[in-house]
Amino acid sequence: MKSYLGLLEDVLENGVRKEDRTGTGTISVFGRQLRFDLNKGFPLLTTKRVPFRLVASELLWFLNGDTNIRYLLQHNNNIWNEWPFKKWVESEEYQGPDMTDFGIRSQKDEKFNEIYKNEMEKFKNRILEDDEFSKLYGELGPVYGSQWRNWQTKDGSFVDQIKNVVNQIKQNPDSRRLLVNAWNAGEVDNMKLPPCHYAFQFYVADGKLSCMWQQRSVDTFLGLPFNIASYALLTHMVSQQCNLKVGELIFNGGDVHLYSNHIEQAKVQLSRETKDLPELKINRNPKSIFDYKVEDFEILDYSPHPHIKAEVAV
Ligand code: THF
Repeated sequence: MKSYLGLLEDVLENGVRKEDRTGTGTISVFGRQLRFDLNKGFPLLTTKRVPFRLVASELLWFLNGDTNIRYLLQHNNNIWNEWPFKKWVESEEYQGPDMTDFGIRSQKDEKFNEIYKNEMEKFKNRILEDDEFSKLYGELGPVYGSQWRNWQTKDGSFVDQIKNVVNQIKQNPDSRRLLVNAWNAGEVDNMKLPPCHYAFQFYVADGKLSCMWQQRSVDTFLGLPFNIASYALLTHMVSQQCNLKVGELIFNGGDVHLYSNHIEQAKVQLSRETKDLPELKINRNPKSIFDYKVEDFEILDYSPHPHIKAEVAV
């Protein structure tokens, strides 16, 4: 997948220094597109191992309309923990050691990192075991799952955008309105994190389903490989449900950046040779788009270069 590496090079070469909300610092470019032909293999990076299992459980979590990290923890998926943890340690109820700026401090101060990891473990266990606690502190607010499945309208009713878009693809494939929108302007302030990938559109031509998504803020090293794999998986699932072949996957990014603590890792990745892309196998044909399980998916012939560790900016 040369185009992802091309984007890394582009950001390294043309990126402008910008401070950001998380205080980490980035280099950033504005407005970029990547295109993947889904018939040429499943777009999972080969220059570092990307944990597909986590991509799949996150996507199923969105599709369930779920916005609580409990489901993710039950699937051993820790990629959303930092945001609810932040809310917990900033709450009145929290009595443990000071966790101010835990994201940055845990990387710079080893002793603090031990204390932080210990508090995070306690937090995760409480989310898993304590119903009340998980309702209060496991919630991310009306993020992706909520907007995809339960967009609330003025009159108080709810729109299931996923159900509607799948039905529309089946009934009216030439439609130019095959769109799902997660950017609910009236609710953005209640979300722990406003959507990064905020809209996607399907397109049917020649019996093939293509998908294009919009992303306002792109964590090129850590997040983007997940986002690409996630929309690729969604496109395969929807095409199976609609009896279509897969077409193209298109990414449109706004602020495309590399965090200052991901630059060395990006260079390591650029020094590696790409390998053949893996294949996705879906082992079952579920009754609806909402009936898939993580075990239904298999990634075949994936032999990437080793994983490269990087810290997520909170
Ligand atoms: N915030 C930031 N700063 N970057 C993001 O990519 C991001 N997301 C989601 C929400 N906020 C974000 C969360 N998605 C990882 C991957 C995806 C994430 C968050 C974290 C991550 O740490 N991946 C590791 C593996 C982790 C593991 O094995 O547990 C990796 O190396 O890929 C983007 O939408």
